[in-house]
Amino acid sequence: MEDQLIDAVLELNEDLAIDIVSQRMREGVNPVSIISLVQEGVNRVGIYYNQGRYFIADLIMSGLIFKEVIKLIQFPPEDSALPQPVKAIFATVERDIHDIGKNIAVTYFNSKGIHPVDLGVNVPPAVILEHITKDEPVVLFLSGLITSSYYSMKKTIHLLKEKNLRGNVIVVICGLVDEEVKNYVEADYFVKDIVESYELYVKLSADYKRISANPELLLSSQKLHSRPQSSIHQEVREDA
Ligand code: B12
Repeated sequence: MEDQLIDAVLELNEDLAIDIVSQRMREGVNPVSIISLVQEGVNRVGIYYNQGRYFIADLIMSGLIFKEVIKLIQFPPEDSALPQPVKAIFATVERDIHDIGKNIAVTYFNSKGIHPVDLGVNVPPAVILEHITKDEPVVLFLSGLITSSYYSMKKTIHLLKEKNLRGNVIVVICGLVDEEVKNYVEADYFVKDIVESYELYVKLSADYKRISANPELLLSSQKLHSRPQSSIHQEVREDA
């Protein structure tokens, strides 16, 4: 993928990146595709950093550029908010301070009429658990971009189990994650971008709504599982 915007970010040319993004927004280019190009630019900065061609100051600069250009991005607002959205919690896990992707996700969800509880960065498992109760289903988005964040995700999920809350929470991991990380931390899903995150969230909310409107679905599915689980968790896993 080659593009002027990717190059501007890779060259850490903030003014040029801002000009290109402003121009494309004026032209009505899809904001998600603009974000993908900026993201590709910072990914390449990360690669240069790994190769020793760029230093930590350059990583910082790429993060700042991202933050500036994101201010120019507006997602078209949508009226079709979900009739019964399930509570969504976003957190960058303990040890990790990367929050650009998470913040974009907040903006994107807001534009769709969904307002997640955003717990910020470097969030310890115990703090996340303070926002979860037995009575309310939750879709918990845990974000992490560094390797040591995987252990924090695992710890968070372990604590959910220990406090007997795991059945009521769908855990979705985001950031630099894949199937292997998902299995290691014992999450339910992993996602790689905001649109995918939102679509998954909509599906989970719809599944929950379907079950709460028709509790027999839960009764019939409980017969199929030896391990008792909550409605939202169980139904989604059956669909997956
Ligand atoms: C910018 C940046 C920084 C900035 C972060 C600024 C900030 N406020 O976030 C600064 C300079 C602070 C930084 C610090 C460090 N960084 Co850094 N950083 C990056 C860089 C270049 C870009 C990350 C980024 O913002 N991408 C753009 C966003 C939009 O993409 P994204 O996060 O993937 O988000 C998308 C999806 O994943 C998803 N998503 C992400 N989060 C969420 C959350 C929710 C709720 C949802 C729904 C969706 C979602 O939606 C987004 C849009 O599609 C990456 C390189 C890379 N390849 O990612 C390295 C990178 C992540 N950093 C790295 C490292 C090593 C570090 C440091 C340890 C460096 C150091 N020696 O100090 C520290 C760690 C600090 C810490 N404890 O966390 C490594 C991690 C390697 C590893 N496997 O562990 C990387 C991969 C660079 C590299 N190639 O080596 N970093």
